[in-house]
Amino acid sequence: MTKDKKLLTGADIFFEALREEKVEKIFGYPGGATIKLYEKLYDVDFLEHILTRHEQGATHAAQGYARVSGKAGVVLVTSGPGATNTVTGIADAYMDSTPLVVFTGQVPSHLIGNDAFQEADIVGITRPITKHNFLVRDVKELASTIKKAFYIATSGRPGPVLVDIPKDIIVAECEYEYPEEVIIRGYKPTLKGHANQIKKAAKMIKNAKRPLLYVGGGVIMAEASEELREFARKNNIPVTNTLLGLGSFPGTDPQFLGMLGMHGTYYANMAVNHCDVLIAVGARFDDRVTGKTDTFAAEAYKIHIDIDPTAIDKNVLVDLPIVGNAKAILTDLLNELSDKPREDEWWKMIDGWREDCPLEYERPDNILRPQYVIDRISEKTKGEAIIVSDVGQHQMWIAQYYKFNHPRSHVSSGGLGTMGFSVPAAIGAAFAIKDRPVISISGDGGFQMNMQELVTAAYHKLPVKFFIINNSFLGMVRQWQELFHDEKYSFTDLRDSNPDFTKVGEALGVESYSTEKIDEVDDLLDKAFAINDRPVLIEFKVAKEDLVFPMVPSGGSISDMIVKRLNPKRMLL
Ligand SMILES: Cc1ncc(C[n+]2csc(CCOP(=O)(O)OP(=O)(O)O)c2C)c(N)n1
Repeated sequence: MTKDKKLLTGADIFFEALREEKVEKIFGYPGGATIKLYEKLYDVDFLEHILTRHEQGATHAAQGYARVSGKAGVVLVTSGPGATNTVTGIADAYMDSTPLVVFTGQVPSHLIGNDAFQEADIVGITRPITKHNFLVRDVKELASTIKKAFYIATSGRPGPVLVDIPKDIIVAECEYEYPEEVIIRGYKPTLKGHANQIKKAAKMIKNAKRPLLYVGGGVIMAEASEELREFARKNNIPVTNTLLGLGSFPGTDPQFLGMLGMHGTYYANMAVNHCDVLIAVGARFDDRVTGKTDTFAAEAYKIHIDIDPTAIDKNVLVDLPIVGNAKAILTDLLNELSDKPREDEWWKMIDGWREDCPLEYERPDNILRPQYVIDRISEKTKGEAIIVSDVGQHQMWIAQYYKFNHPRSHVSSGGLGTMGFSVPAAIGAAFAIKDRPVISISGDGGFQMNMQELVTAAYHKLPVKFFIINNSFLGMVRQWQELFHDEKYSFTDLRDSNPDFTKVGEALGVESYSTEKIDEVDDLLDKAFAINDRPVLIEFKVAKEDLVFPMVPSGGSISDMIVKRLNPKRMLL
């Protein structure tokens, strides 16, 4: 030991490392294995710990925080059940490339493998759903492990990293020094795209008659939305977004075709089907986007720009991969291309599809439709809100009808499709941003999966608007049952079992309202948006049997797209 260096405990080192990483918020829940960390935390003043009511809530909150702030979300939970409760959030973050660092307490090193009280092999459990994970075996490795964890989570294609810390490591002592840099053998994300590939891509784009930009969440993560906008406009290329890409291009821009895929717009999907050059940026050809892969953009020369080399040719074979950071590659491409004239024939085709089958819904006088509620939220917030959706029909209506203007404004569970995501993720989002409204929108099913977190929002007086689109069914499953499963509504009907949501909200400390009347929607929204010092809940009782259209049935092609319901009266039930 050198003279000038003090010995620190694992707990001291843990917080010193978080200070070095400039962590400001940590979402967590204490327990036996982490009690010494919490003892230390009691006196820590440089970060805020947010106690959620469930570790799944903590993990989704950290995801919401990460997606809106662009920083890593940080979670601290105890061993065993505390750790296993984070699994869904970790898997979700892995699928949606969200940077998370999850710290789990572990039983003392000498008890590992002994079925000790509250022992779970969380490193083994999360191996397939983390970008990387660590079990800290020596207190001397703690600082460097934390440094690596933050680096891996936030660099390249972001993702969750788990650090499992046995109880004895937290009390052990060693000299502390925070490493200045990270060197990990075999891990060096490529940032700059290959110059020749970029030249080839520029040539193809220049010569394209029917180019199309298919843009995913990677553009938002790479902070490349500005470059995308400039690139699309200069080259007159239409843009379609994946669910996670929404916000990367303005929802009101005439060049925007909306979302593509299973519940994408007719015109976006037709454009995919007819384009001659498809430029995929930060998107992974997910099956909800492609449907049947051999018919997806079958006529097109496919360029794939992605930071993750393993995403190339994974689902769809492409003609020209460019691996690297989307911001750097779009900038290089912009330098290669001068302004491209508008391909009028191509725009005529697109406008024709827009006219043939616009995104619209009928508005009967006597029945509140979910699309209308989303429309009004979009209108009232002018596309400036942070919308945190849950999973189901309402999620698709948000993607279709909310006009996002900014990146990092749409937070949704895309890859894993986790019901119960919205309420906690919106709480995390509200910790990341103060000057724009944060709106959680859930179905009545998903709301019940993490509604305990209303307590967290109430305690912290977070001005989150919790909206429930209550159709009294597990709507998306009901939709599939109606269309493809002989109308056997097996366990999707919640009409006799849903709680009174306003009573639930009030009991958990949140001022709550409910309506089923079209003409009350605006007033209630105004009321909610005027409240800025506490959360508010509104239940919108909407049509019970509405369906999301257009729909490309799972595994189908664009030619299988269903655009309308044959019997529109059904939703009156
Ligand atoms: C944790 C979890 N369990 C089950 C599902 C399957 N699932 C997908 S959508 C859906 C129905 C959602 O119903 P609701 O929350 O009421 O929203 P709606 O579809 O009616 O808008 C279900 C059960 C899921 N996505 N996540």
